Amino acid sequence: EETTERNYYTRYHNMSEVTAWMEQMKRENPDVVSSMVYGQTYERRDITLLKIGLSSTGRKKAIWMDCGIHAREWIAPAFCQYFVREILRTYKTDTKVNEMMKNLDFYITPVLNVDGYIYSWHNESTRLWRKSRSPGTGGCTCYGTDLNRNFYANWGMVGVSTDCCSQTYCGTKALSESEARAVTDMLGKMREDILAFLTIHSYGQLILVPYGHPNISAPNYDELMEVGLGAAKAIKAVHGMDYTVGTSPDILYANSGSSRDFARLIGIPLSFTFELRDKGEHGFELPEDQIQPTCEEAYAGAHHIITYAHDKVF
Ligand code: PAY
Ligand code: ZN
Repeated sequence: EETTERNYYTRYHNMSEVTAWMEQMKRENPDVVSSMVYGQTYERRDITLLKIGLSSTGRKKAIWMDCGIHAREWIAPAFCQYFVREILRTYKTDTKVNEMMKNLDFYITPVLNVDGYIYSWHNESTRLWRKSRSPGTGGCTCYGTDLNRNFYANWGMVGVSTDCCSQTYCGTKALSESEARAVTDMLGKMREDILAFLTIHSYGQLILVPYGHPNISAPNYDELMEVGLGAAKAIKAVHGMDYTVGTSPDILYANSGSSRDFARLIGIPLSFTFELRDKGEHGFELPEDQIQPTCEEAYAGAHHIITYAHDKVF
């Protein structure tokens, strides 16, 4: 088959390849993989997630993972693909993964910002596009809103720009962007079921916990830090890479309107942002020979968090 060729997971893939891969995952694993279109982008493309789990009767607890909310962070969609492949490869033989596949459904969006991702593949001059692709309003001629500043979570308060030409433009209002509305609607329906929310970015080698606003802290901050530090330890054990754990104001920069903060605010207890490799040498243009080691270690980190979330309930 085209996509399972040996080197598939060591390369970056454009949107049509990712879409074909989603179809293949369903075709090859019809009992455990289904897909759902849960929204549309500004340019009217489908936003699709894969739902992965062993079927059982009744309502299941869930894990959320999205990748590619920022277009230029190509390692993120690559990680979502790797993560899906890895749980599908191991769930029949790995007792823990098997148990989690029975008790949980994984809702995985390989590319959230589809318009932006396609634009970042368009040519070399657009490679570092970050935002959505909606046009500015009120006479502003720049394109795009930062989707990770557009959620209803202290929207517009800190670490954002109201200049539509800025990389961190927060939009005209919370949820001005259809991509942020799509995620918000899904989380609204599922929030009591979601045990853990993981949103995957690059770069910086960080595990960020709520909140981005410096003056508020999560009621379970200690738990979030402990689980995050456990994930960083699991990551380091794979290839020796250091990941720093903390809130954005503590270890990166303050910000508001992120999906991670929104998830925690609506009651999802475990909500994390992963910033994958590297620490700036290549930045968003992480060489393909680092895809596999980056995904291997990040898988260990995600596995730690998901196992913790699972074992708390089951
Ligand atoms: O607190 O959730 C947060 C911040 C997460 C990211 C953000 O939305 O600004 C951090 C940046 C990202 O991945 O988009 C980091 C990268 C290196 C950037 O573009 O500044
Ligand atoms: Zn990002």
